[in-house]
Amino acid sequence: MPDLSQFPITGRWPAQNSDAIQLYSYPTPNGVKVSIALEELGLAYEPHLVTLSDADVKSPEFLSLNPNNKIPAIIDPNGPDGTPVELFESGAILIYLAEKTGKLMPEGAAKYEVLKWLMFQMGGIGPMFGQLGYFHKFAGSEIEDPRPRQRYINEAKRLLAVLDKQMEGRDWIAGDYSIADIAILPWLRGLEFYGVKDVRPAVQTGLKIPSPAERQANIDDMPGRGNQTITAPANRLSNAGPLAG
Ligand SMILES: N[C@@H](CCC(=O)N[C@@H](CS)C(=O)NCC(=O)O)C(=O)O
Repeated sequence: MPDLSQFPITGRWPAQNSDAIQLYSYPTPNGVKVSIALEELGLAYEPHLVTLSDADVKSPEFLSLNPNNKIPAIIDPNGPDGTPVELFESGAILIYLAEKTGKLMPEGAAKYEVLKWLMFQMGGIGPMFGQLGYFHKFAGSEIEDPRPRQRYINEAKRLLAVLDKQMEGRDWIAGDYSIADIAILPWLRGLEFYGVKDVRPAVQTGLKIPSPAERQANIDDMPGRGNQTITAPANRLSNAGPLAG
């Protein structure tokens, strides 16, 4: 059994099974990317709930793992060189897990298609939707200047249009089901929270069909298996609410 006591974070969030990947996370879009990938890959992992409060993410123990004070982060006790590996940034974690298992990311030229769309999420959808959420939902009424909110609405709409175009005639964003889909999905599902108030009725209804039991059966048949890989096509969500313009 690897000894994880060298990692200060284990003092605050102790490892029960030090042979399993230690996941420090919270169920936000960035957080669930990693838990979805771990579930899809069937890797043994131990989740630790790290809230977004300063008491957690800015604690010395958490900062020792991620100096950028953000979830998600992991420790893999069984890293590539036989020693533990620490990782933060959800995109880096997804690439690491895909390379560790040889799954959810192809080899050769197709790998770079996946990486392109993964980076599109990491550099575009994530930060822009995050800012939209801040200006539209959290700080909206306190900031009188309409320009920041409008800027992020425009940018979110533009990004969704890019996604729509890429998804034309495809089931997955880049070739087969991959870490790029896993990275994008939680942000599309989170659109309502991140500013889309008036989702089109057909979308509201469609997101609930099939019923959970039937949906689970469908998902089990999907490439890559999975229990949380529900698709939310961008081309339906992009016409919704304040993003519709
Ligand atoms: N680029 C980072 C972003 C992570 C991120 O923004 N995490 C947020 C929650 S979704 C967080 O931990 N916020 C706490 C804080 O900023 O204090 C990633 O993809 O891992």
